[in-house]
Parts: sequence; C-alpha cells; structure tokens
Amino acid sequence: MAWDSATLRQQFPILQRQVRGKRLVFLDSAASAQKPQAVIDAITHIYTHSYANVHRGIYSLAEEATEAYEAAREKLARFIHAPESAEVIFTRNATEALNLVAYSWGRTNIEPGDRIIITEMEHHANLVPWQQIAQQQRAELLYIPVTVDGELDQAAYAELLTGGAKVVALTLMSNVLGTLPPVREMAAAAHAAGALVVIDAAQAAPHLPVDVQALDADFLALSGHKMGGPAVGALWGRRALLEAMPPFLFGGDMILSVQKYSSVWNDLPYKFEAGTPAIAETVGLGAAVDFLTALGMEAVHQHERELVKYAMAQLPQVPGLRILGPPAERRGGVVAFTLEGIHPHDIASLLDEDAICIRAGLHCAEPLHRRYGLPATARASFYIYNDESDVDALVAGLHKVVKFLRRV
Ligand code: 7TS
Repeated sequence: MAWDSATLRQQFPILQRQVRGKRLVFLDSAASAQKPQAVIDAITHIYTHSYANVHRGIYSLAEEATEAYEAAREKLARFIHAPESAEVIFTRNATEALNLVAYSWGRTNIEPGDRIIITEMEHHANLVPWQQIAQQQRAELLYIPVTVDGELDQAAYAELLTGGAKVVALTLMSNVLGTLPPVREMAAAAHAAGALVVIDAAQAAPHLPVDVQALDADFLALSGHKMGGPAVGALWGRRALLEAMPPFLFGGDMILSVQKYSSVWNDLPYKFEAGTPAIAETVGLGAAVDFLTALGMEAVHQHERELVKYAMAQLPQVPGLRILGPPAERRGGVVAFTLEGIHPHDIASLLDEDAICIRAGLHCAEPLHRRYGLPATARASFYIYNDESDVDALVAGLHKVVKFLRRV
C-alpha cells in the first residue's frame, strides 16, 4: 500500500491548525515530533479513569495504573527487541538515559588511563557526559573523525581500536547530517577490542527498525517525545551490566529495604527508577509505540527515505544552498543546509512567516559544526506526516528568503 501522509496527518490534531492563516508545515520533528490523537487519548484516559501512583497501592485503581505503566515497558521492549522488559528503564529523556550509563557504569568501571571512544557527530547528550567522566576518572577521550561527506572515518576508527578501549559510544543516526553509521559492524569491532557499546538511538528509534540484539548493543538510549509520545525516555541495557551497576538516583521505589545506615536495592528495572515516574507520559509512550508498530518501522523508514531523496533533489534549485552530509540513500529524514551569505536564524525566522517550522543553530552538536567551520546550519527534518507538499513549501519559502535577503 502506498504511504498516505495526508490521511495520517488527520490523526495529528495540531497539524490541522493554521499559523497566521497558513497551513502549518512542520519540519522540526528531529527536535520533537507531534502527537497523534491515539497518544493524546491514552493520556486523557489514564487521568480520567485509572490514575494513581504505581507499584505502591493495594487498591484496584493503583493496580490499573501499574498495569498500564508496565504494559508500556513491555511494548517498548518488543519495539527494540529487548530480550526482556526488565532491562528497559524509563528515564526523563535520552539525555538522562545516557547520563545514567556514564555516571553509574562509567564511574564504577572507567579507570585512569582507560580510553573512551565517541564520534565527532555526537549530540551533546552523548558527548558531554563522556567528557565529564573522562575528566573525573582521568581517562582519555578519543573521537572518531567525520569525513567531508558526513560519514564516520572507518579507517581512523580501526586505528583507534588498536589502542584498546573501555567503551565506544555512538549515534545510530546523526541529528544534523542524517548519517546512518554502520553501527552493527562498528559494535562488532568494538567488542573484539574489548569495549562496551553505548548506542544513542534518540534519532533512529522514531524513524527506523531498532533491534538491540541484532546491533549487539550493550546499552541503548531513546527519547519518547521524538516518537510521537510524551516527554519520557528510556535506557535499555544488558541485564548482567545493569545488575552490576549502582543506582543512579536514590529514594523510594528503587529500594527493597532501608536500615538506618544501609539499604538493599530493588530488582531491575526498579533499581533505576527512583521516585514517582512520569506515569501518564509513559502510558502515552506505550500508545506511540502501538501507533508506530501498526505503521511498521520498515515502512516509516522507506517513506522518509523517499522524502529525503525528493528534498535533496529539489533543495539545490535554491541559489547558494549547500546540503551537509551523505547522499539520500545513506541517511535518515534529516537535511541540514546553509544558504550562502544568509544566517540560518534569518532563514528560520523568515520561513516562520509562512508557517514553515525548521530549526536553526548548532542543534546541540557544536564540535560537528566546528569540524565543518560553520557557525550554524538550518535543518529540516521529516516524519510520518510529512510529504512532498511540505518539501515544495520549504523550497518555495527558501526562494522567497533568497529574494528578500539578497536584495537588501
Ligand atoms: N541524541 C540525539 C542524537 C538527539 O538528536 C537528541 C535530541 C538527544 C540525544 C537528546 O534527546 P533529549 O530528548 O534528551 O533532549 N536532539 C534534538 C535536536 O536535534 N533538536 O532538538 C533536540
């Protein structure tokens, strides 16, 4: 069946509204995706019918809330092919999931002189925590360079691994270049060198099939709000690793028994979920997973591949436009670009007058921008509800930007 974005769009209430009397052209889903009615309904339903704190109450309302919350864990575990749902820990977002690994695993396992390998294309969420751990543990932080074409330099990676490493942390999809690094092969090489593999799937999980077992990951982080769900994230980790790690936060729910001077931690996954979690948001994430599963992640990926191909064919019509990153067939639905002589912030503000939403700036990837010598880029990102008409609107809007700003 052909992909039908127009029908799909009808399931997203916000996309029905207008901005300044114009149709909303939302091209910033890499920052956060819009929510389908099914997710909004799931949140309304739990607050209207089954809300209470989870894991504590003996009464039936609390049991219903707990069941809904735990069902979301089961759904997400299936979505990423986790061997068991107890290995899925809910967090605030991908940032917290990555910090959990860096602090809990990193501080107990990284020793002075150890090597931590990350990439030049990481989002700050998978960069700064490692920078901090490297400083605190007096370890060495090493970067896999990015090539001119926006790929990871595999020869340089192989060379780095010859020196050994404790951990390799890398993205499954760049939030700026759209690059899809060969993570499966890179994980195999990391394991052969004795390193653990931490995967940042914040951009990949909403857009393509993710299988932690096929990737042979050790940890994987994602963000629900980029998947059409609310602001909640998750960390998946191998049971043996999670069991050996100390808790990241301490308090209620993560504990089995508390004495005055010592405590016994709860089992997985609760050991890492201290305090009252984002109950309704997590249930909403379960609904988002159902929604994406019904569409089929292979189909989602295929749709975005076609859309990005179309965008990369159309955008160069705009005079002075330069696209960063690899060709369409090797990237996800993200296109970052520059327009000669025009600041990305001006591009974004002028497009906003036509109700076209794109992002401008460093996209939390400053070392990557520095590598290209760019102070900022403009970025359009696509999702299930976008189609060629959105790309056409963007191209028309950019023509207007060029006409307006190059004349003055
Ligand atoms: N990793 C990647 C690859 C990301 O793109 C982002 C967010 C994060 C981690 C952090 O996710 P969070 O949910 O914890 O914030 N990326 C973006 C972006 O590109 N524009 O806004 C947020």
